[in-house]
Amino acid sequence: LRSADSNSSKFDKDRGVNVQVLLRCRPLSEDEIRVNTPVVISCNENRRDVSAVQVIANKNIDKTFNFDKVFDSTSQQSELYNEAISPIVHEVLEGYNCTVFAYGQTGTGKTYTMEGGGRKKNGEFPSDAGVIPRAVKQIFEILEAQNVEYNMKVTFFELYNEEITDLLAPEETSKFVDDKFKKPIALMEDGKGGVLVRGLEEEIVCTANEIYKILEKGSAKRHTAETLLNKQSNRSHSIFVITIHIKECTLEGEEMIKCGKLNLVDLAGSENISRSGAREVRAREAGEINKSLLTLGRVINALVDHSGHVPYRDSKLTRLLRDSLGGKTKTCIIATISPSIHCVEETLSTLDYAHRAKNIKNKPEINQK
Ligand code: ADP
Ligand code: ZZD
Repeated sequence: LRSADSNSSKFDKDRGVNVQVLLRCRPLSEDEIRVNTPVVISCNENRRDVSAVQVIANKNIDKTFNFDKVFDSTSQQSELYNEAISPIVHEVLEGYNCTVFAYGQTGTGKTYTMEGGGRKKNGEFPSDAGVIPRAVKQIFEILEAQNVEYNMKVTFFELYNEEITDLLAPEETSKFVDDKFKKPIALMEDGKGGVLVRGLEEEIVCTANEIYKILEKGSAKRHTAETLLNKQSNRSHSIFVITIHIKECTLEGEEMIKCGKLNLVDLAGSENISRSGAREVRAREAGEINKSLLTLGRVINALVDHSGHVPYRDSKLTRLLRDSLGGKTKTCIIATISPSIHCVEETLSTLDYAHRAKNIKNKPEINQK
């Protein structure tokens, strides 16, 4: 007979919730259609798998990968949101911390998925709005329908070459206008397993419209920063965080505060991590190594291989995402790919990376006081 104790500790080790990994394939662009670009990807949404065909030495090599959900090139923004993200928003409102991040080669639809296209025309909600505006809309709809007191704040920032730019800071304090007025931005452990960015503007918001104004401000600022600092946008990680405190009364009349946090992350293009030695040396010489993306890969490998030391502290991104990778946050990765034959090598590397990440386990906990 095994003692209950040894049993539960054995259990504890295995217990946990896997990181959810979704795959989305974008459609061919009009240009790609015009030049008859061959498609090498087939998605089966029901079987939840994706196959890529590669021709090597006149032979067709077929590789198939399974995911938690698969969205083919006909999938609409509303479908992806309703099927994959809406349940996550409900969990945030129950008091969980949740993270959604988009991973993939530049041009495969990370920003389209996370932000979407289109400004609001005549006040209407755009049908191609992405995860961020839809999550904002849903959070307010749910909270308004419940009879609860709540407050909400958002931060929006960018990580480029290990430097943080606050996309919500007023112009005069932003780094690229005047260094002297720069607020010191620093990462700090929050004592609960997470990391805070100190010195960021936090906007308290009361309506969905206020958030849309903030998003507008943030994306305008991002464009200015890119132009002024000659940034390559595919090298930056963009992070939008919504924190919600909800006050509820229990049946016994006791007051209870639930706190949920939603991190929405649009990662730098995955082609920015060099995999071959020669390419890495060249990239390093050009100062182009994306330390954060490289470290993210190493953290994922260490977690899934259980190979001891997990190098969270080696980059800002992995410090920020520490609780999302093996911690108490619920995490969903959206891997994005192109159907084109010209991308097949990068696509296979994205599929492989995303498939490995399915093995990461987290131990979600509700934040309640
Ligand atoms: P990334 O952020 O990965 O670099 P983008 O989001 O900028 O890629 O997408 C590249 C282009 O493809 C954009 O013009 C975008 O509108 C289009 N696109 C991406 N995904 C889709 C999709 N699922 N449906 C329609 N168009 C898409
Ligand atoms: N993808 C667009 C922004 C861009 O790259 O500029 S779409 C959504 C999330 C975060 C920031 C911006 C947006 C976006 C938007 C577009 C134009 C002006 C402001 C904000 C958006 C899209 C649909 C609904 C709300 C906001």
